[in-house]
Amino acid sequence: MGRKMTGSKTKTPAAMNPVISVVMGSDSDLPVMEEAAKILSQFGIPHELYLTSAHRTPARTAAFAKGAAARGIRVIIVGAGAAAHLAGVIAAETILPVIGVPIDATSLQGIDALLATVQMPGGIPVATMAIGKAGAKNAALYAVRILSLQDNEMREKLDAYIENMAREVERKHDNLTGRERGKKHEP
Ligand code: RP5
Repeated sequence: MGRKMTGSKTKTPAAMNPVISVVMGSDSDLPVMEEAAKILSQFGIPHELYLTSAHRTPARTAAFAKGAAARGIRVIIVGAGAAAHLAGVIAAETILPVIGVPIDATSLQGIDALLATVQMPGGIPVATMAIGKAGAKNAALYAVRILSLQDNEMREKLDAYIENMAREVERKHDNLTGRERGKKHEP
């Protein structure tokens, strides 16, 4: 595992005053949730990793959620697997935007976590991403979009990221078609 977790709040190098919290229900979620942290680092956003469980540590989870806004956190990203109630429970205790990432942790391959995260009752929203690493990556990019509404520098970084992604598709297209053209000329 690339990033050290202590079982309590673990600050990343860029996290002196974290504005995004990347929460997970278990350290077994870290390989997925690191995808979110990578994007946040790429955008230079101070963030923290936080381990707490809706079921195993309910009081800790509530205390975290209640205190997050006062610590300067602006968006909370939450990854959990199985009967994944963590994002919803946190959303119930804060008015900060909560983005849920369902994790494939059981024989149901993340469908359990997806349904538990997305099927929130009216009144308590959780923005639910795709299952797994793509979801974790998109959770971070969604948080970047939220921050960029009031931060021009962040908006410019986001525009550059999107442009770069488009250029990458074009580069891959050129590689692909170049290879095909190469094949046609083979004897
Ligand atoms: C969930 O249960 C966690 O988010 C994790 O995805 C899953 C399994 O946790 P461990 O048994 O690996 O700690 O609460």
